[in-house]
Amino acid sequence: MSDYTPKPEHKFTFGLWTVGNIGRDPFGEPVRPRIPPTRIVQKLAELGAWGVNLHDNDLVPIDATPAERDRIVREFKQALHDHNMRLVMGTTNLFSDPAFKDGAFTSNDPKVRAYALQKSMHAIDLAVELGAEIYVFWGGREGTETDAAKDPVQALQWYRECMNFLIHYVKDQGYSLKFALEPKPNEPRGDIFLPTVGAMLAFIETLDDPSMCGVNPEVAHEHMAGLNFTHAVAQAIERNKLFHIDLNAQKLTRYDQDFRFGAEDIKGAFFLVKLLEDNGYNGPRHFDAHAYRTEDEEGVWEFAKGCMRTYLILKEKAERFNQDPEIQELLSQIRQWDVELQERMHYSRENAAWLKAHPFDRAALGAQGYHYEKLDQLTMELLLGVR
Ligand code: GCO
Ligand code: MN
Ligand code: MN
Repeated sequence: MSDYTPKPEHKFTFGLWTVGNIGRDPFGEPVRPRIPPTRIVQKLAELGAWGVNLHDNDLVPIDATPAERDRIVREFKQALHDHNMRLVMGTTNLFSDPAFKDGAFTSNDPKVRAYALQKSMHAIDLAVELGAEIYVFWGGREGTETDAAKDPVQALQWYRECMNFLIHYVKDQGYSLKFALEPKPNEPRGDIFLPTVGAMLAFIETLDDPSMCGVNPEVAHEHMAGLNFTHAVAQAIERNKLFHIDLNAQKLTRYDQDFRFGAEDIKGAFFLVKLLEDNGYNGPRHFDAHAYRTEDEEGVWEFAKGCMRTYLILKEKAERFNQDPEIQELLSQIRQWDVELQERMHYSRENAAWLKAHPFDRAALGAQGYHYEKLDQLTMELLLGVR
């Protein structure tokens, strides 16, 4: 029996807002009391997590006085120190306050955009003071309900201007901070700009320093758009742009359900973990999810344990997949290598001429079977625990 005990080396993290979620939803009041951030740090350390993440206002209330801020930050630092924990990622809450109801960096009101920059700079200072090296931007309110309201071309330009401002701010301060931009298709806005990982990757290349910026993809967000999350993450990995990841589970295309990692779509979760592990992803594994609204605090910690345990079980399954003789034999038949042909697919005039003249047996190509039914069934049996 394998050991599925989470350890700091696994780099599991939780946001204060995830285990701290009080179960408010659009239809109902909170069902759990707020857990103080210092207690969250202590409990997560006990459970084997590596670190925590926060929005500025998860820790410091938006209307705190400077003295209150200093006391809260001091106590939080002490808790991190006492429990050998760290702040891995920081982010700005640019969505809760009514001032942001039309967005932050893309609000039609320049005062709101400027205030969003001010708030982000303070939040970046806070995150850096607490030791974070990754800074997430989730544009929750950057969107519209009606396209009568906003010029979407102009909105993207404002978005870029603000991101560039903060890139230069970070450099100017001498901070060593990377930005991870998180796409989401909708909710809380009717539509959110830069809705998918692909859109975000394209936007990043237009920023003043693309090398400082990567993506923070979230399982639920791509699934809301009906997309294959593993493919989205693969595209980010292939460009060295996976700076952070938000793990959770989602029934396809619904609202952002934020279920415990692996609670839905086990096969999807398996291929995601396999992708991360096979490609040596070395960043944090952040669970941006929360316990079912039915749970009390005990249920919250069961939820947190479940996220990490499922990840480790799937990681072990991925190792077994990679070592399973039958699966590997089948894969080596399926993924044939042909060195000469591969070479011919690099463009040169000679190769173009060679390919144009090459006699391919089209009927034979069409007639062959790829054995994916067998491969998928073997995968399922491995996941279901019978092999
Ligand atoms: C959501 C988002 C957020 C962000 C968080 C960090 O759908 O609410 O996933 O949880 O990840 O604000 O930026
Ligand atoms: Mn998220
Ligand atoms: Mn989300």
